[in-house]
Amino acid sequence: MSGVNITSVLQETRKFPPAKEFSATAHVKSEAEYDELWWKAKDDPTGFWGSMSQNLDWFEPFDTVLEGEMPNTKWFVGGRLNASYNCVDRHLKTWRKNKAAIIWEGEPGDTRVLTYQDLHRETCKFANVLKSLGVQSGDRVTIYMPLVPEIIVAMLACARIGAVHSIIFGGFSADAVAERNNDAQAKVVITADGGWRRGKEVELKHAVDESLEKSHTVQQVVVLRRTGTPITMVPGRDHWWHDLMAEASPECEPASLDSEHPLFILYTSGSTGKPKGVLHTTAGYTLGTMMTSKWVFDLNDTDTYWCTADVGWITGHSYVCYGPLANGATVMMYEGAPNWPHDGRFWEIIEKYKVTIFYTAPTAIRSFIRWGDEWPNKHDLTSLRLLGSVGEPINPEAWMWYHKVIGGERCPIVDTWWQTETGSIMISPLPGATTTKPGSCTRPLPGVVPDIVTKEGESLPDNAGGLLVMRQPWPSMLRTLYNDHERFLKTYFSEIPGCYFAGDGARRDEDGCYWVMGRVDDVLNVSGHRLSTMEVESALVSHPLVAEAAVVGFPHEIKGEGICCFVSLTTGEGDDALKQQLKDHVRKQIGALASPDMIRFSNALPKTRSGKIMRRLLRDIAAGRERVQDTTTLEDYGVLAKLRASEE
Ligand code: 7RM
Repeated sequence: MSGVNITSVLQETRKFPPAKEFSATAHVKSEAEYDELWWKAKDDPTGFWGSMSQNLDWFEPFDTVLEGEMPNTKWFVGGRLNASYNCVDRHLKTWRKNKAAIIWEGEPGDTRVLTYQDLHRETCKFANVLKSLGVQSGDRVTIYMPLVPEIIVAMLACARIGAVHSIIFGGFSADAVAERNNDAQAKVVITADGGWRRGKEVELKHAVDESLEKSHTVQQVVVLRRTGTPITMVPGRDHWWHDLMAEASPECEPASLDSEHPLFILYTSGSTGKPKGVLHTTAGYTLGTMMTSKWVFDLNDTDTYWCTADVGWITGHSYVCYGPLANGATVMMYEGAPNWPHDGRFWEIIEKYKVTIFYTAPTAIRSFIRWGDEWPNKHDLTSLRLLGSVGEPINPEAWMWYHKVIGGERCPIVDTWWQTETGSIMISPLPGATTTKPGSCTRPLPGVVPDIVTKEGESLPDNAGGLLVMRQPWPSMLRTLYNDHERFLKTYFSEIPGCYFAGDGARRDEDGCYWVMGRVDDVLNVSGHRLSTMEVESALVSHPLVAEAAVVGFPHEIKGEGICCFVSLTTGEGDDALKQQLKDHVRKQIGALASPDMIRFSNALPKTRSGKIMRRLLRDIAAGRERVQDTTTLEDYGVLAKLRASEE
């Protein structure tokens, strides 16, 4: 099939060059500096990454920068190092010893600060705890915890002894925990009695108990006391975190690990039911997250950096934990919901801690817009100097709101495109160098060589929509899918020969900027034109009454596929007149081709726990199918009934 070209209809021409004052002190100060770095990496990747690798502390130097070709690559072959050493120990030899590594606030308002020295002591102690439980290098350890500092301690302790952590987001069910424990053959689970979310307790230990009825490899459970809720402790199996820590020595030599030693597995949902265990390794991942944190977030020692992602997602792994800590940054962490106890909680936190860098997701930004400007306007947000976005394409309307209302028209926005599989940010502005455009993740980072191609792998010209691929390997790419190398090869490398295929559709404009149009599985085919659902959604949310929109195709006798739009409104119920108005609005914004056939109002849309809209499910509903596909990652079951009731 060569008809993969996707017609792009999004017309966005606004440009925002970096401010002189920002560029003056940035790590990368100009477009020319960026170009130089990028071309250096492109022309001599091993020379480039070899020199970048000197930003890590090595126990043994490597012999070869890169061995093999995609998909089977090894980086920094023969080198030995430790990720926890690189995130913590090395800062103790500097003035950063007593610098805050983590500033944490719980949802109920309790607070804690851990300096690098504190983090070192806790990590060493917990590494000894793991050893005392029989955990050895290479063993898998499941972490199922709330967003508390101990989740970072647990990760770094695993890394310290060479154990492979597998974090399961605290919102997942007991069944999801069991399935992942079984796949990873986890030996130990680290959890808490519970965590706080929107004023309610998330009962983690109960879920672990239930999961262990279905997974039999787990021998020991460590339980952090967080909420104090009554739980059952199974003698011989379950241990309190504080009891074990009280006995543990604060000294633990970091294991000297091979560059390619597995660092962690992170399960991510695939198109079939079974989750994929994305595996990352020590040197390449640590280097990738470290360098991209520095380039993209322009981290400095005076920054208070806040990435709002849960550590259970890749964004939390890379940009709450490994990347910023490897840079010796101060990381803000907040346990709870953005709208608890009020819709201004995030802005309150920014003001209170004078946060300078704020990194969040478009789905959150659209919620903030819906909650109203009065919330951010109540707080002094002038400490902010840089904003980031991740997780989905950000629609230009949301971008402009973020720029104006949160950034005070002062802060650059870095729209960062990357994936669980890529480990670190791949395409993004560098805030001191890149001219940004609302809705575009702009240019590839140094060492990243993307292209837009047809199904046959032929490069497409500027502005033609096609498949987003990577033509060269990069250090932080996944090495395999745990226990399923075949699936790894098939999913990412069989589609386009010689390339990594990301699964996204995109176009590159005449300035070399990339515009990601979403997953190719979500593309519409209307009268032979392939259209991006995201672009129709973007047009819909530019209407003042639309809070959020999800667009899918449905079988249509004449057009092949018709356009069905699920729309949630900022206020009111929605009627036929508004339906017509929205159809006209889209037609006016992007043309008759993209004119919706069906508008369905619903006050909620089906989303995964990380906020991505589940279009697969909406396709079933739009087509009137009774039975829908896999719903295990759906956040709120109630929305299904509501969506069915929304019929035209
Ligand atoms: C970091 C993360 C990956 C998928 C990816 C895209 C989408 C993420 C952006 C984006 C447009 C962005 N990892 N995506 N960031 N699309 N612009 N800045 O989200 O593995 O959970 O998801 O998310 O479709 O393939 S992920």
